[in-house]
Amino acid sequence: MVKQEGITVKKDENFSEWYTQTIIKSEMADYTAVSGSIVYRPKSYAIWETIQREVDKKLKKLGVQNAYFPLFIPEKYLMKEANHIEGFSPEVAWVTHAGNSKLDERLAIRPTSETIMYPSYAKWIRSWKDLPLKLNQWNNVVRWEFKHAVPFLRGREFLWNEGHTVFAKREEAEKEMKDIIKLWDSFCKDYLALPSLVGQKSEKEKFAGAEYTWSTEFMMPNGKAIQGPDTHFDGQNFAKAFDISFLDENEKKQLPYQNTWAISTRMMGVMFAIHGDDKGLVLPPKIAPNKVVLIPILFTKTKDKVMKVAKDIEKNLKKYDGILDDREDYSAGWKFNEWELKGIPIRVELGPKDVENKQAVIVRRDSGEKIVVKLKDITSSIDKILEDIQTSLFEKAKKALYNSIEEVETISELKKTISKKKIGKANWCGKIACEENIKAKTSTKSLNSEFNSKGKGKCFACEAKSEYVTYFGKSY
Ligand code: 87F
Repeated sequence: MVKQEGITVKKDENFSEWYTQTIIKSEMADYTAVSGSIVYRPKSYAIWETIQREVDKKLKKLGVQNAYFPLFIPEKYLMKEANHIEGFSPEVAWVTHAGNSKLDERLAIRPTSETIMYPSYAKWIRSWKDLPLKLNQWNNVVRWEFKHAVPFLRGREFLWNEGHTVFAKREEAEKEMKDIIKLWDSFCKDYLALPSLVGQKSEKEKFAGAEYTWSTEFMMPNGKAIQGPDTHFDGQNFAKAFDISFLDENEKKQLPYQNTWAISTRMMGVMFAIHGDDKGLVLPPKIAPNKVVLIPILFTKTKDKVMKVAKDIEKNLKKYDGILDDREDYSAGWKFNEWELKGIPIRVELGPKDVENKQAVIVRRDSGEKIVVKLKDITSSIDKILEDIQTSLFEKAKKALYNSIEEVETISELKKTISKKKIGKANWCGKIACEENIKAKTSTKSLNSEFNSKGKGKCFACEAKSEYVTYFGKSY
């Protein structure tokens, strides 16, 4: 019998070690010979497929179509909107050779696809009748990160979607910004059980190619914030750089307005980190590939009787992609630990006494609570408990997020808040120079600013008038 050890550190004593052990031992991901590039093993890839499927359905309701553009970007295309590439260029990986012969023009491996997509957009968009154009692609991107890689959270290659939409009118593009940020926020809530701070990025932290950027920001258990899915209003910046124009109803040449938006495999890491506990992963039922595991308690004398009932129950567990773990060379206790480590939301235990009493014991992964149910009620109980686990996980994460926010009125208060591994909320001017000063003094960045709040009085960090209510924190 192969003995696999459980997690050997506590989540709140050594978060980063806990995180890596949990991801690796639960078989979600593994390292490879390529530094900063992980394998998404079947268990995490199945989650990614659900994310893709559910997000894709919602995008299609917004009229978005999928397409696929090349992985390679000619250098002169990449450099067309110099503004947006500035600052990113050290992260671009290049193909320079084919075999031993040097290419005439080197090709970038896409870090994002604006510059390979928009020459096609310029060709396809002629008239107002060609708009809106709403394309999305599910693909991989490469960014040669130099910061320490963390599985799912930061690496050199990751999977994402990138939406690139074009509208005749500014208002239409801005309306879509709202639809997309709502989609991101509700998807993270409903499926991943993750609450976020939703708001606008600062001038310093927005995408350089955008007029403005909206983001979702999540709070990790180690007190660092991490950015989730986002959406950028690029105005006419790329239309100008890539010559995208159309004739309006009056045959007048106009420049269109563009948005881009993305969700990536990073969100799986955020979800593992936030919901997991000392025993390992805790997966929200709506995203868990297998929602239930049934473990018959087998003794020589009663084995046949118990297995017969277990097989009957198994038929009812199909809709949960339930697993019947009837391996005989592992003890029940060992199996409990394994499935707990892997985060299966519900364990059903069935022993000889249970069979006699026509019942089973349901054990919740999130709380450890044991619930005895009659066999005839098993699926209705499971349905209810799964729903309850989903909401409890969200509520718990929401409490953690809001408990970690403190209002701050000075830079020294922000420092104090940060030293407690929390996020500061402040009235802020929004200026780039002020943010640089805050960063130098506290090593924090602005996360985002609330949509519906206006800063009161003076900026917490300088003498200027405050404009925004902004969150500041250490971040990934
Ligand atoms: C790294 C290298 C080169 C981010 C990069 O977020 C370029 C870039 O443009 C780069 N890292 N970005 C910003 C991407 C902006 C935008 N693109 C479409 C999105 C959503 C999807």
